[in-house]
Amino acid sequence: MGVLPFTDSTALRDDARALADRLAEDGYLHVRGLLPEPDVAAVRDHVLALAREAGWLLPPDGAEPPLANPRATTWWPDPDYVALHDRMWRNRDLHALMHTPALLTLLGALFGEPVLVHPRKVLRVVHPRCGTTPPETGWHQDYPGIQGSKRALAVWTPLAPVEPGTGALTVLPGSHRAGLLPMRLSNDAMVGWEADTDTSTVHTGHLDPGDVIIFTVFTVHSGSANEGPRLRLSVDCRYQPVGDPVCPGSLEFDDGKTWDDVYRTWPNGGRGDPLSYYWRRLPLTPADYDSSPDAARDHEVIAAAEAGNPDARRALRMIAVYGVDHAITSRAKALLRTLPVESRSVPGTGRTCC
Ligand SMILES: O=C(O)CCC(=O)C(=O)O
Repeated sequence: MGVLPFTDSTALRDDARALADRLAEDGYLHVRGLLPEPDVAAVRDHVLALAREAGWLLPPDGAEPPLANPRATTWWPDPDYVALHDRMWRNRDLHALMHTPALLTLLGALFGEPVLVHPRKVLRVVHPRCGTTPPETGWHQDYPGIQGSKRALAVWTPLAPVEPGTGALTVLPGSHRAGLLPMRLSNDAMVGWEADTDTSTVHTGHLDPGDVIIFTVFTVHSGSANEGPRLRLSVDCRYQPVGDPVCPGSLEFDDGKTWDDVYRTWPNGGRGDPLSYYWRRLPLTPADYDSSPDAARDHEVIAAAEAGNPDARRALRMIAVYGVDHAITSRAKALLRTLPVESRSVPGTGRTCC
């Protein structure tokens, strides 16, 4: 695998035409220092304060950012992880960060149209990798999970410095030009599926707080393993031209949570806040989410598992935990008890996990 540094587009920051050309060519842009460091620090401090309260960090010893407590490693769907992550995520500063004027100006120039910021920002708090942690995202495109606008862009930004060995984002340059790619079963991907494509040349590198990676919804990308001693902290968010179709799942929750619950924790309960319910004041074009590819993949997992294919294990586990179709979920649970266990190597550690 050829690992090359990100192509730095910082110097093109004010040249919309050059940025658009680079994005069309590479499928991503790396712009340094676009988000104000103090704003990033406010979010990081909030996340780390809650992490400390939960015992996820070692006692302070001067290390900055602080070291993770290896005995506290946890992840979805552990209810304690889910509850703490939710408290971290609700933070108003986190949401405001992804509305930074300089970022919206750049995206508006790329779209040539007013920008819709998807309200469902994503906070990633990843403990250092160990034998029990799940794999990283694996190679994927965002479009199948988001749908709606084909022109949407993702912005990924670290809350603390990050390297390829500590969880930096990794992209496949130019991969967006192939359009929507087929998927293959993979125990090395968090959801059990990966884009079926050539991964021989990847771009990644050191990223500092304030730096952003902007990429299209067809650009193949992956989180990389956090083999460092700290929590890997990042935020990502999707943006699109306001006139393009958008699926409700990019705007509203599907897990019982409400935006009122979120705003209750904001100053003045979010009343009069330009960041609360801002999308409901926009003339949006709703799009239906097509769930038939998800259902087809679930059936493919079951068929692969019934045929004894160990590559189906991770995807089977995801159906068992998160599946919505009771019959498929029960079948997945039964198959998990019989499928041969495939061990997965943990890169760089010489250890294996299942
Ligand atoms: O941060 C990561 O590990 C993966 C990010 C990602 O997949 C995304 O932003 O779409």
